[in-house]
Amino acid sequence: MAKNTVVQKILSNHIVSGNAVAGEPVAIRIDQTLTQDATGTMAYLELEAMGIDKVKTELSVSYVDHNMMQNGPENRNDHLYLQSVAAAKGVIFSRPGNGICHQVHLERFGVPGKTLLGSDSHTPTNGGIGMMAIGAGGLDVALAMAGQPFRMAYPKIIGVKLTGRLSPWVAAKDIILKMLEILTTKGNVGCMVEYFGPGVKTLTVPQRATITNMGAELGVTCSIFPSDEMTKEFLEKQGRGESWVELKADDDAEYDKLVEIDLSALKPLAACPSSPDNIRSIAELAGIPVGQVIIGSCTNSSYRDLSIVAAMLRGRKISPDVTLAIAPGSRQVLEMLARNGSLADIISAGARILESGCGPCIGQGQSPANDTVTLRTFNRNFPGRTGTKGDQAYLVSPEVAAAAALTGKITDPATLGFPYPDVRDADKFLIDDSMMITPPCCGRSVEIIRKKTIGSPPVNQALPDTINGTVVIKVGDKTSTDDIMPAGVHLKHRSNIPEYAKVVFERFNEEGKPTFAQRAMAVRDAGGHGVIVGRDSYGQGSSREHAAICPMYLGIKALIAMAVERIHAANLVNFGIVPFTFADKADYDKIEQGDSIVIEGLREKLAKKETPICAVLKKKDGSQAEIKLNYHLSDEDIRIILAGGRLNVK
Ligand code: MIC
Ligand code: SF4
Repeated sequence: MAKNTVVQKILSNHIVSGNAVAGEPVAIRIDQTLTQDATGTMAYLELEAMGIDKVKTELSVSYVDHNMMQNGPENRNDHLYLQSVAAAKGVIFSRPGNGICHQVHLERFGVPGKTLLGSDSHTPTNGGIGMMAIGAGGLDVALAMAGQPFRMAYPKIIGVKLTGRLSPWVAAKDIILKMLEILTTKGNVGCMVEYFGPGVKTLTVPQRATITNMGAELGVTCSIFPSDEMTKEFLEKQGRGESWVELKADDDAEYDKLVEIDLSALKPLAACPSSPDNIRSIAELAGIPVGQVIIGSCTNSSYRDLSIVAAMLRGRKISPDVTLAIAPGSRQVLEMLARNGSLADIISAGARILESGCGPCIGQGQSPANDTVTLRTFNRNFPGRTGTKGDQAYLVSPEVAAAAALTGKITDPATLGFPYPDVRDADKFLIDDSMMITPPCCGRSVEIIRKKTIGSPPVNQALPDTINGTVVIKVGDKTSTDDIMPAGVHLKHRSNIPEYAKVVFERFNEEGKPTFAQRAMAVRDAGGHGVIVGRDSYGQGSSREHAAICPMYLGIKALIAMAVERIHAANLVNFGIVPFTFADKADYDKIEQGDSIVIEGLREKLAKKETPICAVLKKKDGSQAEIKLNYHLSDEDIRIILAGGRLNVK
């Protein structure tokens, strides 16, 4: 008798090619896709470039949740393009104001046992409802909409056994923060996390979704919960009971690695500046003065999350030393809070209400003051992501955030002096899909609206035979896609590559010196090729394929790092940049910005799958050394790279 995990069961129903052996390339059928506006414009431009009339998935949804500030016409131009292209291609369009893609998808579309591919790294949120939900670059999502399977390595499965039950004031956020303490953000590439054990049934679907959401920060491909009575109840309350199927691991199913967490033993935790795995207990941090608190994001803005915040704030006022902002995860959540009076409690306490969307999580407003602490219920605290250089962002649960809003300092909520509010999930959710626009059955006659800020995907040349490389930048460990391709005020240029490319690696630019973009263009325009050198966990974080497209546009041909994160590595391949790893990690120290790296006969070496590939490092002082480069590319990846990117492959 086979003893299968939930991951194995879903994969065996979806594999279209490849062997079910960890690390081996497989292709899986994708049932549903989601896009959000910041990555969606490029994804639909790519879909158009493929000449696809109508999407071939069971369901595809286009959300607008990131770029909502509308400072200048760019955001609204994007929205109009997205709404019209969705109608033309058979995609449901979720209007701005309807909520954050992951939260709304969980409420309205997630189905246990199905696969979901989304152009956002937090797509695994829907693992909370038992979906195999995976984040990818926009081009991979466009390919899935075009009916192509998704290519990935067959995963190693990390089983997480949950026992016990959360104590009062301890939240689902603390479970995932504990996971980040145990597994860290490094070294988990190619794994999927599966939760099981008696503790699972004590967690509601939105709580599970908080955990699977922030599994993205572990660097795993996705995280998943079984589909049980709790899942059924959630779906029924959403009026979607018919979508439920039971899904659980067989008894004695085997995992590649095992982690055990006793929920009863957990205490409130925080991820300290500036990495989601820099975990300390709230008890240790208590007393640190706080200048700002923000509650929201796709991690923690469900109805239950905001209801507990409302209950804590009810009849109280926030500290004069902090500002409190709240961004509800969806219109469903916001309207329910408004109708039952919780919103009034929040407003009366002194909170500032933001619209339902990503908002400050992606640097769209609410940047903190210099040298102040900001507490956020979000999932990422990479340096500068708040929009303030040198920021001090802590990631916490809604309970800890509300406690700090009341006291003006980091506070263990158990010490607040009032009992844990008895807040349950709603008996029934408010269902109103009027902000979803269903596409017409035939979209051929729909006019696609392209205002002047809507560009087109840039074209690349085939990979040259010899890389005459110049190291345009050398960066350190954990360089995130936020470091490579900043969002915040630049986010509005997502559909305009030449404009957006100007700020690649902006955080590393030095005043009075040429920027990364200027240096790369100088190399490119002189007929050379740009090379980026990184260290460990290069490309962690956001799925934004712009972190590959814009460097490609600037003439970058290769990245050399110690390890590259999954989504970013796939994006590099999709846009014809070779993701190399150092065969000898010590070579990293030999390289400096401005050095040359020459790789001769690269096309042939890749085609023959020669490893390692030898390159010559020419130092600025005239000395030379040989460095050896490895790569982990499938045959299909190599074909794509040789062609200069996926859009060049017919
Ligand atoms: C993020 O949280 O960084 C984002 C913004 O949602 C990104 C997508 C993007 O950059 O558009 C993500 O997580 O993939
Ligand atoms: Fe939006 Fe933040 Fe979630 Fe990304 S992490 S999807 S920016 S709320």
